[in-house]
Amino acid sequence: MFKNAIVRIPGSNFDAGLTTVSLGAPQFDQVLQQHARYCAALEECGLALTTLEADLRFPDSTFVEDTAVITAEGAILTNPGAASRAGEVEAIRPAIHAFFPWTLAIKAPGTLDGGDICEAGDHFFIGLSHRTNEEGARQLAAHLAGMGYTSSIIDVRPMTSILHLKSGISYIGDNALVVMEEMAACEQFRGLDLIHVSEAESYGANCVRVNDRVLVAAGFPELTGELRARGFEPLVLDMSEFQKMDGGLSCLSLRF
Ligand code: CIR
Repeated sequence: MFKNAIVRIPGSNFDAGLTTVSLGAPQFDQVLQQHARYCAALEECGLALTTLEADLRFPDSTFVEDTAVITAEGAILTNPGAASRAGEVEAIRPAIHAFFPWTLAIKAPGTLDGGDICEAGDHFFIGLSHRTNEEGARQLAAHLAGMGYTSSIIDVRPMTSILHLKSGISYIGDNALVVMEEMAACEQFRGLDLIHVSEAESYGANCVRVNDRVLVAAGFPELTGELRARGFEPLVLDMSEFQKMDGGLSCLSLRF
């Protein structure tokens, strides 16, 4: 069960952040509305929110997930792979230290974005991406091993349609992994109960189990229906403006 989440309000320069997609510019009033609805959804799931102010130094800083990996055993601060985002860790450090006085860290030359890390019970999948390098993955695996977790590496660099590992997969508990079609054949997912996401609904693969609910992006009826059919309770949220900046549901919070 999660009790807390850290979120950061998007800044008015949100549209100056990094993106690889061509879906147009985000509309700031809608960005704020969608973010407010997301925060309310986390509260509906029973979480107490720490809401950080917008930080105009870092246009991508609302995507707080990339700054830390938080497990039941402790927090690991990351070293984000995009130069424009590196300072986000110092900015969020006090908020994380309020809950975790002692933190581990990924250090240069290692780089790692939290979006590349998928917890699946006592095992973690670590994505190698254009943000997370081998050295970052190695350091994280060592920290996780020290906490009693196993991990394995999945190279997502050849997959041009996703930014991070978790853009393509989400572990939603009960041994179930939501997985985009392009990754469904991955050996490492053997033994998991795979919930396939069709290519047309690919963006929906980034969903988030929060206590009794699963947050799912709006517009993906196949996936939402499948989750319902399996007894999960989807909480559907409009994410259009975050999708324009390569962001998904998991990126907008640190949950613990
Ligand atoms: C970036 O490119 O870093 C941001 N525009 C999006 C980050 C999304 N984060 C995530 O998937 N964990």
